Amino acid sequence: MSDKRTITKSKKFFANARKVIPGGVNSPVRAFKAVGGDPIFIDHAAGSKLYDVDGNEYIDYVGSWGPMICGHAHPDVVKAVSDAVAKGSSFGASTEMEVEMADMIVDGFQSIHMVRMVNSGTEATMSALRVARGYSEKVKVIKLDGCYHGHGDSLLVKAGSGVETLGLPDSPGVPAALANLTISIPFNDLSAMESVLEKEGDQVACVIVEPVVGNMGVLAPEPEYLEGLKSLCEQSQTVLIFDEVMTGFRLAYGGAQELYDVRPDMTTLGKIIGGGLPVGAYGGQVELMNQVAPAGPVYQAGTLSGNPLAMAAGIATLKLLKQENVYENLNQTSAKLANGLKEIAWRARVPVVINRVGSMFTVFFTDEERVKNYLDAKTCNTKRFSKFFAGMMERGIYMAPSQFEAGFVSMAHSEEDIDKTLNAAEDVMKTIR
Ligand code: KE4
Repeated sequence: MSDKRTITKSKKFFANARKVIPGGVNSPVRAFKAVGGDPIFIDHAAGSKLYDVDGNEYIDYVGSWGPMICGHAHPDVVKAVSDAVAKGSSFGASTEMEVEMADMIVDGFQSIHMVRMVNSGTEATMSALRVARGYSEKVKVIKLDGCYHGHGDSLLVKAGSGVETLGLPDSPGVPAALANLTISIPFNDLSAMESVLEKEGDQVACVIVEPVVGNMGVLAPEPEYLEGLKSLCEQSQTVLIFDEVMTGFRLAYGGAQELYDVRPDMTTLGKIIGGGLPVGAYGGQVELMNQVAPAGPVYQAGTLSGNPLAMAAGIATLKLLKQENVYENLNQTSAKLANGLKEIAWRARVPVVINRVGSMFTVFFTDEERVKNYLDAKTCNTKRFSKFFAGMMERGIYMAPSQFEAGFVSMAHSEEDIDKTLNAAEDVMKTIR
């Protein structure tokens, strides 16, 4: 049975936070609105574990929403950041580490010949859109229903992640005149893409897609879908942008584009390349990237872009990911978890679809056979998900606090962690059928 965990201090901190921070959090999904109850406040983390301010330990499957692929407080990352900060935290001038990071990204991604560092995934996607619009002199953009690319105005249209979690159709504050330049169509539907590009391709600057979606929960591209997007974009001279903020260096060292062997014109990155510090990046072919100031006319800038601490953490993280068998081991551990959860749900007669790609996974509580697009994901029983989430939390397992988010396995998750997670799930599934 689960020990009832007290979260007295978290509740107190949350009550205080709500007085001075909107919703008490600095990012909506952290407020647990989708699953109910008060969020926990974290005191520290190590490896696969989180420790809240009340001293409760959790096996962590959020991993800061992706960055912590090597586990929390990895000694190599801690040392790299400590050494860097002792030499100063920011200069507003270039450092050798920015070039080292750029070299590592160019080395890891065949389609990236030049890359610009920014400070978040949102900045990366915003900037990539601007480059595509500046380069093509076309104004419309196409995204896919339920994909989330950060909170840039042009992309807060039928978005996933926190927007979906809160059930917000889009967002007030985005001028209709701008939102109308964004076309959102179903993911995994090539004919929808073909007909829109046939009709409007001459006005469409770019298509931006999560090649493996993490922000509706995890959804894999249907066979040939990504290849199809690429050829449709080539035919209509539309820039294809893979938003790999979540999947970059996650699904393979070269991201989803390596896994599926489909190379976009531009790629956005974030999360893992900062090793847990604020970071983003966008890159691609030289012809496109040379549009960016000061090489070209498309303006983009940032006080802390390429910050030495984020570069140090990111470089240390990527070096760890270059080691032998990292992705094989991640896949093995994740497969054991996903297959175990599937069996347990089946035995408990709880209808679920479990989507897993590499070390990203989601347990969809739905009667559907498959979850391959936004409409499928929307069939989920979010009340049952909330019970699952709460039951797992009580047993020391911290899952993503929303049905429409991805879970993440790290290099630090042990066999013992997986066994403990599956034992907890065995208990919980019986209580929610
Ligand atoms: P950030 O601005 O949050 O660094 O990145 C935005 C972003 C862009 N593209 C993709 C594919 C992303 O997944 C994200 C951010 N992911 C969410 C989690 N689904 C961040 C968590 C949060 O918003 O607190």
